[in-house]
Amino acid sequence: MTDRTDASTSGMDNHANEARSFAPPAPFAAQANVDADAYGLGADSERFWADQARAMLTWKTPFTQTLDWSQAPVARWFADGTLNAAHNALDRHVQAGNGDRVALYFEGEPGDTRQVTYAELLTEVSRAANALQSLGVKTGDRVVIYMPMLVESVVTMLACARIGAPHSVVFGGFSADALRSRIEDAGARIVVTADGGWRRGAPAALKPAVDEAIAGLDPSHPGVDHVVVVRRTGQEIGWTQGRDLWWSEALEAADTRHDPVFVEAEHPLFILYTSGTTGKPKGILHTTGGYLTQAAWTHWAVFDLKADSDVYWCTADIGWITGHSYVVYGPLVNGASQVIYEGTPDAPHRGRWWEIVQKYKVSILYTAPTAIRTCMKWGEQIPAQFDLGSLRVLGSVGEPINPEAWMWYRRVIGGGSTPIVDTWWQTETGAIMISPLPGVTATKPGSAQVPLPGIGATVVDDDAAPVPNGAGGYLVITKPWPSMLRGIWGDLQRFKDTYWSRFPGIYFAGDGAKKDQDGDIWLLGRVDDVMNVSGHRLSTTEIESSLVAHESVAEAAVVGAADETTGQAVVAFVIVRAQFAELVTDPAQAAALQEQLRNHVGKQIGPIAKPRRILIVPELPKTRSGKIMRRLLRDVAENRTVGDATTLADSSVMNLIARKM
Ligand code: 6R9
Repeated sequence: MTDRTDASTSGMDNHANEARSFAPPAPFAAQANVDADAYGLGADSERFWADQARAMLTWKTPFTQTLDWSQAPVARWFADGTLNAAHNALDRHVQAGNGDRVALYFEGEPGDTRQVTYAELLTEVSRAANALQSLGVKTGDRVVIYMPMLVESVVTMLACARIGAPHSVVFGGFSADALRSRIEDAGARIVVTADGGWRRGAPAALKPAVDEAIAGLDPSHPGVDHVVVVRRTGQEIGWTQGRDLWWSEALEAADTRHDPVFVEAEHPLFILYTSGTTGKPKGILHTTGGYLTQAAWTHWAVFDLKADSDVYWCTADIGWITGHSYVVYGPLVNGASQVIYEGTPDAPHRGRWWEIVQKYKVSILYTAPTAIRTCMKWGEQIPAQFDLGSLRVLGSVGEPINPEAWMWYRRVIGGGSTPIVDTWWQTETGAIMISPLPGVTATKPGSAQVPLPGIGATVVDDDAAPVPNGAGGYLVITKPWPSMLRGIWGDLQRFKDTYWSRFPGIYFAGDGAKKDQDGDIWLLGRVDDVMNVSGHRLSTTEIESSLVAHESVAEAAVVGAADETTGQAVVAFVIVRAQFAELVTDPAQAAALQEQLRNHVGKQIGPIAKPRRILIVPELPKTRSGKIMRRLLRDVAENRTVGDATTLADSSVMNLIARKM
């Protein structure tokens, strides 16, 4: 960022003009778990987190030390305490008399269902832990999990945690290659998988990718001793005698009781790989005590969880950090009842999610902006067919949510009154960092707003000085936090270089952000998505928001394409709403709409932000976690051969887009 005054005068005007704000309904505020006092308590962050660690978790050995920052940037939280994550998620609820409470309402894509109580989950996790140990898994060994969204997936994660064997979940949509490199990097010798899972009405195989990954392992890897396979789809799969075994047989043979292995607070709980922009994926390492403290507290505070009455549903897959912190650890440590769903939102029909909300009376829903925009595209008549009256808190995560989608979420899904929490965090942060508190904050459409109590986050300029209200810069975290990553697996130097070298001593998140006149934080996308046009800084998010605010646009992605004169030029890719699709098949009509959209952006943000080109496309390239791959769009916009598209959810999308050029 070269000229930070620019940020407040050009590219960010659209957000700056966003003046709507919604105070929590009084009855909601009156019953909320957390009130405004929490911010005062959070000012002494170490004491605050020590209090939460004691309140939210059961310790085998109580800790006496809170934070040891002497080996910064590797933090140690609650280091002399011992605990077990699965014990906190299961045993203590059963011991407290809540064994009959439903932990998981599983909804399979084909419509099969299963309810699992805390007592039943404890039994199954105990069996699985015994089974893994009988296969040779010891405390400290890494276990790779490559599964769809099944009860067994949650069970496997907790079984690993129970024996102190860090898990590394690899998203089921990743290729054999991606799986192989993660097995290698983690040094895992056991893989838990399924024959496949159901996706859009058809079985999607998983086991063949495991076979291929193992066959391709580097000779320096000691080899995978066992593959445990859940039978889900019943499809034909290859079988390696002696190595492969069925989950059901392994568990049947195992004892239903298992003594958890109590570990030190800093014992590794899991490694989760993030798809880095270049080179080898980063294995983000999380440990036990601090991670669980922040996952549990944020889940309770941000979603206002009432464990004995809420039905919670987070739509994330366990392959992502959101699935770790807000499907497995946060909710189960808090004793919540939650829905897990195997399939896609449009199988067998586009109302499936809303049907699930109605069926289970879901009261807290946590999902991603891309899903909300997809539902907008399908039309509000679909959710209107279902009773969504049970919903009382809505959450958003994964990317900036444009005000248009936020308003739609509130009005169509939230009945016009439900608080929305836009939660900013990362795989690296482990848990939510910046978010409104639903009973406290007057929410603004499109802004994550405030660091949570006990969290130090701000926006700084190139010299690490906090920017004044109204200005933009880089998002940083200024104080260590309990669920922070403890490193990149096997690469301490890369950890230091990536996050701690840009601004020595403070954590650089890689996101651009601005503070509005009230000091609230607006996330503006990754720093590498910030464009610079003729010396004016423009945010991709800003222009996308503006485009999506136009009646004809369902989704938009904006990139900065290299330009000889202006440095970068704005190129927009848009998907039009269904009722405009017919219109744009006529070239003259399409040209007229493109011109209209350019002017619309010019009017909303300023002439500098007018896209030089607008391409009307049928789809956008997205990763499997729903993030738009702007890198590929830049290739198209700059007339280059399209680069590596292997992490796309649907690899055919780029052909569709290239044909539009
Ligand atoms: C939890 C998760 C992290 C990146 C992060 C940022 C973007 C996530 C956001 C958001 C704006 C939000 N991001 N939440 N941007 N507003 N509420 O998504 O982790 O997959 O590691 O991605 O996602 O750019 O840096 P992860």
